[in-house]
Amino acid sequence: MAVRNWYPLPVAGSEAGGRVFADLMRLAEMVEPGQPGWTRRVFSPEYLKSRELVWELMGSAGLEVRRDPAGNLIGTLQGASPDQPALILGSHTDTVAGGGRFDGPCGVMAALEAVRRIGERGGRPQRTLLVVDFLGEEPNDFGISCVGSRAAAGHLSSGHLRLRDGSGRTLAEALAQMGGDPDRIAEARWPQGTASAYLELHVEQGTRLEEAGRGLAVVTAIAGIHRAEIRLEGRADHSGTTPMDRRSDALLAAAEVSLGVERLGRRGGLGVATVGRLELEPNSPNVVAERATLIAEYRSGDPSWLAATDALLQEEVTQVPARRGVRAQLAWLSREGPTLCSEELRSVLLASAREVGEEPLELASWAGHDAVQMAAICPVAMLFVPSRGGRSHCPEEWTDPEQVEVGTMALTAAVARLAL
Ligand code: HGY
Ligand code: MN
Ligand code: MN
Repeated sequence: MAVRNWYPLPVAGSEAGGRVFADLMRLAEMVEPGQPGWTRRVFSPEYLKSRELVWELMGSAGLEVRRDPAGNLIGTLQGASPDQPALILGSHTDTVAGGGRFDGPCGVMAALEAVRRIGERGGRPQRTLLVVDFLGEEPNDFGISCVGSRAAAGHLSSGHLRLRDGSGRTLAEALAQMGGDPDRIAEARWPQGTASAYLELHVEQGTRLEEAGRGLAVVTAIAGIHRAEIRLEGRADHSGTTPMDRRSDALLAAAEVSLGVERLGRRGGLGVATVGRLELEPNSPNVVAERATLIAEYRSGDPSWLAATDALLQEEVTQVPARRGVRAQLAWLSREGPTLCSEELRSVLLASAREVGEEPLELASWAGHDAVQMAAICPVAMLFVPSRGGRSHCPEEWTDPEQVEVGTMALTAAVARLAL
């Protein structure tokens, strides 16, 4: 594979080197008022507004921009051989509540910059290049993550579109409010063979690069994630007049289930388990909790660990409520198995990292990504850049401009290898 070291290696701070970071910081300003950190949740007005900026940045980079029925923003740089399957780059720009500025946007802006540099070098790449800002990668109030990439993979079902949030709004309605068209969701699916590969640059969201003093990692595999909603129905009672032995307290049952989930994560083997969301009704200080709804999630690179955890969680959700006179219901929200990154693409990313002077680590990802969904339609691979202190999903999330630039150069080198 002839590789011409044709592109200038801009250093961070130079016009080209500084563009990515400048774009990142511009996007970071578009946050939900009154929310901690750099919050820009999918379906929020600020997220909708931020898509205008992403659209503008894609357009000013010379891409033809469109929004697909799933609300994904897709920038296209036509190749000289349009009949060849396209190379897709992307990530997401929505955040978790209280999130940071880099989880997702770093990948979208680096992808945009890589294609911009390819375009600026003159001539056309052989392959058509697509830069995608996938809608709604983070879990949302409808209980599912990766909405846009799920649609691209043909995995966003009519059942998903009927899911409702706390206000009763359906996912279909929310998508329409984001400029999507749920009635045409099938058109968002990328037919097999239209994509040659999907590359995603992402912040590591862990400490392994920082501890190793490295600037880049090539991802080997992405952990599988199982998520379940558990509803616990007790009985609302007066907190003063109801004797302790006559209560059906949904909150205490939820507390026991949550500690049980922690035990599942700590039982050894290759996994982690979390309860990060708990809603109570009536949520009053002087009422024994009638209803508790929690979302449990667990992750592993080992499918058998995930399957075993499914069974243990179901046991937990049966035993605890029985002890507490509380009724329980478990509903699976999503169950994705581990995703292997393409060996061939990993070697392209390894060579590209070395081309820009980095000796990369090879790491598994415990975070989920749009690449998981894209793996259904083409080979995928990911590059990680460091996260300061390993922090992510919090305002402290940070990656240095120079580190973003090194990742962008490596991504550009990989695009050059795969598309020129
Ligand atoms: O949950 C995750 O791993 C990703 O940030 N959505
Ligand atoms: Mn995230
Ligand atoms: Mn992410």
